Amino acid sequence: MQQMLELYQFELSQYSEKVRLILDYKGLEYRKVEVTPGVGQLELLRMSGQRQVPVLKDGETIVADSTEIAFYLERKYPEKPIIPTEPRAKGLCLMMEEWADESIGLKGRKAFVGALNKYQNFRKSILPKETPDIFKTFIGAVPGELLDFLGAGVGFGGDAVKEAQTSLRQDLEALCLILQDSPYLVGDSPTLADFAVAGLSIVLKFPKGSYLNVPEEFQGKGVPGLADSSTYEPFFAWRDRLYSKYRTPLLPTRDAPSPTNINIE
Ligand SMILES: N[C@@H](CCC(=O)N[C@@H](CS)C(=O)NCC(=O)O)C(=O)O
Repeated sequence: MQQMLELYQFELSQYSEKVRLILDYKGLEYRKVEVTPGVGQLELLRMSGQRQVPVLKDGETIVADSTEIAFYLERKYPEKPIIPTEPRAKGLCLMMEEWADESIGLKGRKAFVGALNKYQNFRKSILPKETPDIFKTFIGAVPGELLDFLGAGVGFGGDAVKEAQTSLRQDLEALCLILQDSPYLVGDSPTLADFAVAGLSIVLKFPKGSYLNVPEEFQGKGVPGLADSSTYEPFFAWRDRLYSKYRTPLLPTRDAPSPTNINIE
């Protein structure tokens, strides 16, 4: 009997979300394994040779890195393809995926952490009173432990955050323009480019709807100046549509136990 796919992940990880979107689009069932930052990453290192999430386990096969996982899934489960075959479309798709990883992924993380540091309201709005203690530890741990959790560490000073925000504005403007007359970033059907951009942008604004196993207060909240700007609304509306079409809402079987069990030492 074929074993169920297992995704070693952090629920809040952007790169994990990119893979979850692809798995859902391809209609592949999987079990989430929430990795404990620190201790759990040692296990990941033993398993995959590196300590970052996401890591996919498919029977005996272990694949690390969201891009490698996407290519693996495309080879092994070619139904519902996410990489175009026509050369120009394929080139654009691969280029956008790489750009999304480097730009939205890394700069989004900086802007998110910068916003948590700077805006008490943003911090409070995603930190409801009834939040379990362990989660308070996580969000309350700004910046040190949260930075560790997100795999960051350097370059989060005020200027770096400002620079990240400025280039994210250009990224979001570009995306709004591309999507103005087109349902997807490359061609008429969803590709890896769409899933990369959508997944990596969760920290700019958490998706509305019950997709991520985080307190409800997170939904629709994000980096002030980006998440609440009408200029970028077309992008977030596009992403909402993508989610409602292709992302599977939380499942009791797959999504228990809750990631609020994350241990931060
Ligand atoms: N290039 C990797 C990046 C993955 C990554 O940055 N993962 C972060 C979470 S979003 C992580 O595991 N951070 C913990 C660490 O670096 O120790 C990919 O595409 O999967």
